[in-house]
Amino acid sequence: DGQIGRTEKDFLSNQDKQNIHMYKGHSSLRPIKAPNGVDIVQEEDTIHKDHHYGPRQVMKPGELGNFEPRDYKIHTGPGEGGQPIYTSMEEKMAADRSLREFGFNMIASDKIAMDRTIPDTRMDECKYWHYPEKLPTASVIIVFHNEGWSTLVRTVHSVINMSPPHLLHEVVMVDDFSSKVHLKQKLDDYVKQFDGKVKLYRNKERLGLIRTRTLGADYSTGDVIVFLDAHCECNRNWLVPLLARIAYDRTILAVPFIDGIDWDNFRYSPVYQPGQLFRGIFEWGFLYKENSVPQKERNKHQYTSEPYWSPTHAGGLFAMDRKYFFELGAYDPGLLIWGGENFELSFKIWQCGGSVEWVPCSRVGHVYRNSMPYGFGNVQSKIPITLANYMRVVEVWLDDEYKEYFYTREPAVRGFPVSNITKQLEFKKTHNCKSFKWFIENIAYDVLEKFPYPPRNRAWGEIKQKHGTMCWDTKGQRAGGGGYLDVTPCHHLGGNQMFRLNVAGQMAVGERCIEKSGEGVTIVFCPVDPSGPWELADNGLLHHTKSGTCAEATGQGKLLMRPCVASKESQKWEINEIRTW
Ligand code: LR7
Ligand code: MN
Repeated sequence: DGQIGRTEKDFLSNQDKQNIHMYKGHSSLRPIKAPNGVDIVQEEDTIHKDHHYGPRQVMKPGELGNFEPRDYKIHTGPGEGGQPIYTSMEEKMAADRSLREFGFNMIASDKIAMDRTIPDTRMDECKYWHYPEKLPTASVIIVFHNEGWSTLVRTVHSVINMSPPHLLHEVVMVDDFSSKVHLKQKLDDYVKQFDGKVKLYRNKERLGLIRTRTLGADYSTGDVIVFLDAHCECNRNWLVPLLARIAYDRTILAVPFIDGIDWDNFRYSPVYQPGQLFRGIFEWGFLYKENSVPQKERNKHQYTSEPYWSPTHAGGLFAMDRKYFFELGAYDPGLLIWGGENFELSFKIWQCGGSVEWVPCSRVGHVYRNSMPYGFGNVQSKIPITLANYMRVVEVWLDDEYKEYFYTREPAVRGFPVSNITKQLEFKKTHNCKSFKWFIENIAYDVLEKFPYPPRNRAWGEIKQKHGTMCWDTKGQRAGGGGYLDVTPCHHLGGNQMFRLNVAGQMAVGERCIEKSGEGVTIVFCPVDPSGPWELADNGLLHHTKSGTCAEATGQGKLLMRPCVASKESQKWEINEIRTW
């Protein structure tokens, strides 16, 4: 319904791809998408520093500090060096089928070697870092549900190949109740070749990725747990910089830079331009965003390649002290299947004394799917599962004034009963965890720069004709596409017919805003300032004050901005709240 957190995948258009290379000169606040499909909410301020590495030497491949398998450079074949794969016309049908089944083009993936080489996307500086000799060992945990074969197996291979053997304690695979044949006996047999280094566990029911990860951590016996999605490729020396942070301070959650692997051609590309640093934030509906690292944080570091603080992270790929994970109560077991667990763990860590760091010298590629191929099993929920998860996180970790901002952004779930959070609140108390206000003001302060506190809603719900049965409808269009809103028969289900009008005159749908465009009405990226030109008068006229026009429904189902005429029935509207529970 356009409002489902990171299941809303707007993937790169060709224009967006060009924008990525343009964003230095880009001055508008229009979000740009990185190859990971995540909004970057601000252009990068480029900083050039002179780096003095001192007398240190570049380490040789294979040495700790620059680990890479010995024969890594001599591979040839399709996809080597992270090059894209060509899919022929004859293969197109099968490729499309695999796309629907797995979320990416398996015909392309199947052509690529399990141990293909990928480009070294690290900053040059990374080759000069020296890491401690003595480091904790890692259990790499890969949970999966109905994943494609070659992508899953390539993940395991890359972990084995790219990690120093003495630091890789084990690979723990946990099958979240998959039904695909290739994940049965064939996978059992595959795992055997690793002589116990790779362990395979299977759920007896669908638990979802969040609970399955906690189970994986339970099965693990290394000092550190490292979670990876089941479609990743680890880059040179990806593991050591993560472990080094945890060796330094066991309450650090260390996050690698996540490069992009294309879902169609499997091209491996660096997530940001060289020297650019981003970190994880969120808007008030808890859609995950990435923001240029604020100067205040940059100033703490001498080198661009140093790990830095981040309010949160995308969720899938990170390393953490195993015991610390359980001291924190692991993931909240009340979270269902998918979504919000990244915020739960990040808020818990920050507010209760730990920290989240992004580590530029650790690089792992992740295949961003073009769509989510799986459903959420038998879990019943009257509101979207991700929203139910966000609500738990909000009710546990946000202070009252901050909860209000979330419910302003997602008014339809206000009052929905969250499942029992007594234990979580108890934990917060006994561990003397700090307030969300402290977190926002001291750590996540850039959230406010990009997403100021939203004014209260004046009205929300469907925008319905006072004397008719038609409603405003976005038809699922995206911001910036230039398409117009129409009026369609009211379905009372919310979704594309769910709007919010705040007391400062901003009209929004989900995280996006509604604006007049020519004679019509369109979806735009919201300005930072959460105010706008809309006014709902008592007589039902919906004014666009800036242009002095009013919204009018035509007999042909169009929504037009016309001179205001108080006697016209086609200009009379009411905004009715919609709940699905
Ligand atoms: O029911 C399930 N059971 C599972 O075991 C659903 C999924 N899974 C597995 C799945 O096979 C995969 O290995 O869990 C892993 C993550 O699922 P994906 O790859 O379908 O999700 P995603 O990449 O869209 O999800 C991102 O958000 C999730 C929210 O819960 C998790 O945090 C994912 O780990 C996270 N992925 C990343 O952070 C990778 C990078 C970027 C993004 C976005
Ligand atoms: Mn994934």
